[in-house]
Amino acid sequence: MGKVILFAGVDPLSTGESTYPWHPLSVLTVGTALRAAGHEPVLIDCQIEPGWKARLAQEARDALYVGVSCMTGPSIGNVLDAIATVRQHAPATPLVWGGYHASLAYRSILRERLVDVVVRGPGESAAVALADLVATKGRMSDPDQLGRISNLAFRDGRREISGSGAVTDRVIETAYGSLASFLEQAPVDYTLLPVDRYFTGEVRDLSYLSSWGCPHPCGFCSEPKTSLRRWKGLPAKRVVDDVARLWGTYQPDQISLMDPNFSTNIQRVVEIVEELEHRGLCIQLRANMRAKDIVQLARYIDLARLRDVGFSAIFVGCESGSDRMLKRMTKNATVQDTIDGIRLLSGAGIIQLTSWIHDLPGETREDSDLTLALVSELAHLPYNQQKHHFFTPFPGTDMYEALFGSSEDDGRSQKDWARSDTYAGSSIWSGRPEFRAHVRGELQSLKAAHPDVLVRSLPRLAEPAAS
Ligand code: B12
Repeated sequence: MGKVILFAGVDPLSTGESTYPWHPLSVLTVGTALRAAGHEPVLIDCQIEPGWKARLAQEARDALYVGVSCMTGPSIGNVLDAIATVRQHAPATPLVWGGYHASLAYRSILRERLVDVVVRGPGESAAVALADLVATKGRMSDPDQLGRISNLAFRDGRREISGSGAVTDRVIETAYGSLASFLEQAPVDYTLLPVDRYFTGEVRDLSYLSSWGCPHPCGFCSEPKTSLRRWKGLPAKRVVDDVARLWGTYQPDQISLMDPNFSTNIQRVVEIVEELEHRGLCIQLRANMRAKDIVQLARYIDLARLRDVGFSAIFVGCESGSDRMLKRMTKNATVQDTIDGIRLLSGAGIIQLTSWIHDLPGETREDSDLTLALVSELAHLPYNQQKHHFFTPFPGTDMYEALFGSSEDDGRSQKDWARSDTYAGSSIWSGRPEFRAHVRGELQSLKAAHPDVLVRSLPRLAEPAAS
């Protein structure tokens, strides 16, 4: 048994992506499992701790290991700083990298020799097994011992010739358990974090997760490769127990459900609404749903009931107004689904936080015009809000592989991936500058006509050249 440091690197405040910090469910979930197993997790989140480097340097010295977490994008820079801090001040302490980015870019991370071990996908069991290993054996370097733990990738000390002919470190992957032991797990232990420090004068927002994974194959999304298109959800009663407890304990203004796709099981959504009604609760909830699911849900219940139990805003990934593009990105949905779903939410008085991707590979001006016409039309609906992104390829996704081939051996560095932002541009994919300039111009006009609809500043034009 011993201390494990978990560093949360995602910092949407520093990038301007958010005006308030978000609770890092990644390290909270892993920390919950470590504490339940008798270890002592210490969470350090750079969003709320300006002096995090000094604390990390201090705490890392007597830790079993330091675990770092981030997603692809600017927060990789924080994780690289955290790794450098540990290497400098606690060189004997093993380093473990988990989370979305590491799960997909683990080969390049290991070949850069940044950490000892990468945890791929759901990390609770692996985090505990690694802590047990160091606590009992005193190290994290024996390939035989590591090989018995699921969801890992590590170097075994041998070299091999890669697909491109270069000699590289051999990377071993252990069995992949894609489903978290989500249903058996105790509720997330929020006392691991100073929850109130995430609340601002603007909003007291609390993050919560009610399901894991997503069955859909969307080509731009990281989820199919991490969840392997499987899905598990907590039962409705447990979800209502959890949110009711969090609502009472922390008194947030809203609880944001961070599920990859909250509406995967429509029946569960109905049961959650019924359970909230049964208990006479109205809890301000935000969740994401697919437009097609919303249409289906409306066949079972009047969406006014969804609103009345507190669902005030639903995030909908609409992506494009062109069926050709939706098909190309294997979205498994049509533009008509989007229109129907958004109208139903609007009619029920629920905010529709819609998300759009522009300058997709293969997108023509005609496709783009369809999207721009659709967003202009939807902007007239009550409670419509929009977030606009420029397409950015993320590691391991089908669309990345269609553009660059397999990401396994592409030589990208973590510094490259740190410049992968759907708002600020990507050093890997700069897209078509003229195409983006046109879209941006149209969105500027839309923003002028509907200032409250575009909830975030427009995506910047990507200036970096493709590497
Ligand atoms: C919440 C969220 C955010 C929040 C983050 C808040 C925070 N403090 O973490 C905000 C809004 C800031 C955000 C921003 C972005 N996000 Co985001 N986000 C999500 C969301 C909705 C939920 C993530 C979550 O909390 N999941 C629940 C936790 C429990 O899961 P988890 O993090 O995977 O953790 C598990 C394992 O990974 C592992 N693990 C994680 N960390 C560690 C560490 C160790 C040591 C170990 C052992 C294990 C481990 O164990 C955990 C438990 O099983 C997902 C949506 C989705 N899934 O569809 C997208 C998602 C993660 N985001 C995504 C993207 C693309 C982004 C942006 C890059 C978008 C952009 N603008 O360009 C930015 C990057 C921000 C930055 N500064 O770098 C992609 C991920 C792509 C990728 N390859 O990383 C996702 C999957 C959306 C998608 N469908 O594509 N995001």
